[in-house]
Amino acid sequence: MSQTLSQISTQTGFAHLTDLPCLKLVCGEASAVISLYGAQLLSYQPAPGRELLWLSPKAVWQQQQAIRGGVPVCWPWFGPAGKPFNTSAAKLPNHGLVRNRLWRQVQAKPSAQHALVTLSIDVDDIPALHHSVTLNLTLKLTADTLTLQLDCAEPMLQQAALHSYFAVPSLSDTSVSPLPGAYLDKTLGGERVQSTAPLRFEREIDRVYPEPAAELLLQSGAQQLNISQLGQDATVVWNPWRERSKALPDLAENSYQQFVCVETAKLDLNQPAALQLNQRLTSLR
Ligand code: TA6
Repeated sequence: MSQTLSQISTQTGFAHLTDLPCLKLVCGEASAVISLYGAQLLSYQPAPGRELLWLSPKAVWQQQQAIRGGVPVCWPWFGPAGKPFNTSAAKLPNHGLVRNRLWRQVQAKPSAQHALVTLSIDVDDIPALHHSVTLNLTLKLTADTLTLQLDCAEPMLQQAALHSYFAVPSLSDTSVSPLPGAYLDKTLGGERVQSTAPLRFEREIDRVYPEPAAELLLQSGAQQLNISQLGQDATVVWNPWRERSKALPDLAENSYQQFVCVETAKLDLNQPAALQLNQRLTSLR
């Protein structure tokens, strides 16, 4: 059996994001770049030049902004902070507290078969919680797949999402399947919609699909990506389309044509529980 060589190295800056502290993982032909700011995966190339993730050319990381693109980590709430996190109508950031903070590297292991990195963050300002909680993100790159695993051992009320922005060569020829027949439509204020019509990206899409499949196929033009999920109770699909994009200063006018978000999420807030959320990406073509 031939040996696959892996490497992990530090790098400063990625694309136009100057000074950003990052780690680069390489395994055989595959490579990935993750930022310590937000523990945000910024690039995944299963082969040189074949980028599967999308990063906004207008993304910024200075001034405490969350980076638009790659795989943002949403935690401990998803979307606007509602109950139990926000009981006093305070102004709390969308998608939680960890997208715009520096994480620390706790593990970096290159081996013959994979490159593995774990980043951690201690968060001591979760509203209504009076102690610090640790969140870990582990990234494992093999020659064929990339796996993101988000863990929090604390049994607490928590939501999380791996908010992946996937680059699509052709938005009008993009599909995600299989998706359940019922979803909550955030463009209709969270209304429950029952529909068997295939999802088309022809207007703003912001849908929460409860009871999602463990394996999804994202197809766009000739590109096919398998998305495997574990620990999720929802899959969120988002594309802002034209009008919504105008309200987002870190999106260029036509950028919405270049990505769809397919997000592995755990949204249930009924029971305090530890978190284990996993998204694995395998490029098929
Ligand atoms: O996951 C979809 C969503 O929650 C949308 O409602 C949209 O607002 C998007 O995420 C981006 O949020 P952000 O805070 O990154 O601008």
